[in-house]
Amino acid sequence: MTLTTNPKVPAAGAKASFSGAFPVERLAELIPNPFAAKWIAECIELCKPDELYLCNGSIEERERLYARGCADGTFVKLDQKKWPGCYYHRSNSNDVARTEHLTYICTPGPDMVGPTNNWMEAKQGYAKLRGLYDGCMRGRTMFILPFVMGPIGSPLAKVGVELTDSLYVAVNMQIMTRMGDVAWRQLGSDDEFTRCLHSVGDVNPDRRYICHFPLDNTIWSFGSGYGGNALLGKKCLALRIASFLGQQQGWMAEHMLLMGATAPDGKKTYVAAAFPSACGKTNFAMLIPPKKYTDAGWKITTVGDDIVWMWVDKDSGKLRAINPEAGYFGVVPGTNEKTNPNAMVCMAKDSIFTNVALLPDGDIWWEGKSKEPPAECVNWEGKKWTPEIARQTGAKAAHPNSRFTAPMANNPVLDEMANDPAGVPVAGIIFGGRRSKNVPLVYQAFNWMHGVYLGAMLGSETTAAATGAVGVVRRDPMAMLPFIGYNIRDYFIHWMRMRKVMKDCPRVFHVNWFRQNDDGEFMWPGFGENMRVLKWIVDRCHGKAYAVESIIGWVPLAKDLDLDGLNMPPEAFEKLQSVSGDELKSEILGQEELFLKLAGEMPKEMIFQRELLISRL
Ligand code: OXD
Ligand code: MN
Repeated sequence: MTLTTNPKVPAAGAKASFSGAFPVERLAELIPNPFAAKWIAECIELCKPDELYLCNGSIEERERLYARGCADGTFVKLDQKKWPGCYYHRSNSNDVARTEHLTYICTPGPDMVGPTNNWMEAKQGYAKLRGLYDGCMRGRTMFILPFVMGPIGSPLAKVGVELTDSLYVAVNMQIMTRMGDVAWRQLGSDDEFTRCLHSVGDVNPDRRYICHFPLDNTIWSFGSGYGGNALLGKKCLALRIASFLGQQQGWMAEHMLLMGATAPDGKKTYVAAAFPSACGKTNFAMLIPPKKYTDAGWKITTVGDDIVWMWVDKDSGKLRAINPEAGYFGVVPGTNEKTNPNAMVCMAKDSIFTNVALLPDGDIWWEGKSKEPPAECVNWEGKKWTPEIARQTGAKAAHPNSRFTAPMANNPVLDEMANDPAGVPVAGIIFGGRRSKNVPLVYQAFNWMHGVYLGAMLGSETTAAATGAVGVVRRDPMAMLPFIGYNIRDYFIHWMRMRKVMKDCPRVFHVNWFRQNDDGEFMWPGFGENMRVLKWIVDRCHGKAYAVESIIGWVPLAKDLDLDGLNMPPEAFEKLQSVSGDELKSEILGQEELFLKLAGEMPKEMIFQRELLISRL
């Protein structure tokens, strides 16, 4: 893949495109791309909306949509003194998380999607959903959202057009993507855009389908208004469809944050990190270092908190990355001035809050916002909530997966390269999970192949970001299990092959902030103190820090990692880092589940890495 600025994007300054409702007769005139106009016409015929509303992503348009949303009950305007430009939304209580069991990859045959995806035969998928879409927008408005994923002008930036009957989705997509003229300009007269059709339908889980048609660059989502199911630029396009395209075209779409660490000498190192959903990617991406680090001149900046697209730069042979998104869709509970002050600033204005608790005066609250809960509020289910009710029934004020949607421009530590089409060089890749046992704080892979193995074996204890049981270890290769848009065998092979096209590859690490002692207490303070681990990682990327070789990889000893001022004696650190033979055996047995699940699909290099680990043991 060559890196040239996308030639199809003319200089900005052209007249702003139309925004608002329009009669169907004006479709061909208002939609500048003939392929898009034709496809939209087909969708109108199928869904039969009462009204069409073309969005251009402007601030003025967002105001209009919020006013509409407040009038029809989609939004509540929050106290504008406390929360300027912020709105509140409560979803249907059956629709609060991604629904992986209702998410499908639709292709002609099952081999393309492999053992980890739900498969639907493509023609059948279209037929089934066509039946649901037929007339689904009667009495509703179809919002037409042209958007770009990726900095404008980036060789990887991709155009999508989403058609949705959800005003909530329309406004969220304005925050999460680059919307409007930029999309039409990048698209020009091409047919190359992702066709995203979305309807909330009747929000019935029995009629909920999130279908991807990678061979047609198409996404059809029905029956859910939840972010990951409905903001189709995010998980559906930027991960599932993009991972498929990346495999075909030689680049990578990954479920990773991307951050810069500037050292006191001014040298900036970018690292990407894959943690499964709700393991603190947003917190890590916006980390505030301990005072002694900031005093010394360390600075952390955010490029992205959830998704990266990476390619090999032809000239340098090095990996570069962009964040395809323009906003954050972050988990709210637990966020406060201490755990993530930068996220608090991000959401302080022009943001949407979904499924937190609403106070009578237009303020909001969530578990972990403050020690003192409000005396009374309306909770995420729309029910009266008091601390006493919570004690008696266990009811939460905010749903554990309640979210904020905030423009990334709000981020006080936004990296200066976040909008740069050329992206940033990636020096290190970190894999990490939420593991109470068996897995040390940090170690480094011996080499890229071993790193791919560590990523492939990634496991994490489940959280509330997806529906299903909470607290069991789930193998989540590269944190991508729910997002690989094709056969996981080919995905692993793609990762291994990327090594061949890189002259110099990023160093690969594994971290675990969540290890607990026998009393169930966390062994590492986490949050800002993770800077100490990051510093070691950054130094390792430049061949500067020490480590010793162990069975699992390169590990720092207590003297190699800065523990100064932590109140952690070297023995406690060694305990945090040590993995006994029994623990390692139990870990290897735990990985067995993934090998069995993939059965014949596991590439032989992965089996070889496992054999090597067992022989070292
Ligand atoms: C997310 C997720 O919302 O991974 O980012 O579930
Ligand atoms: Mn995510």
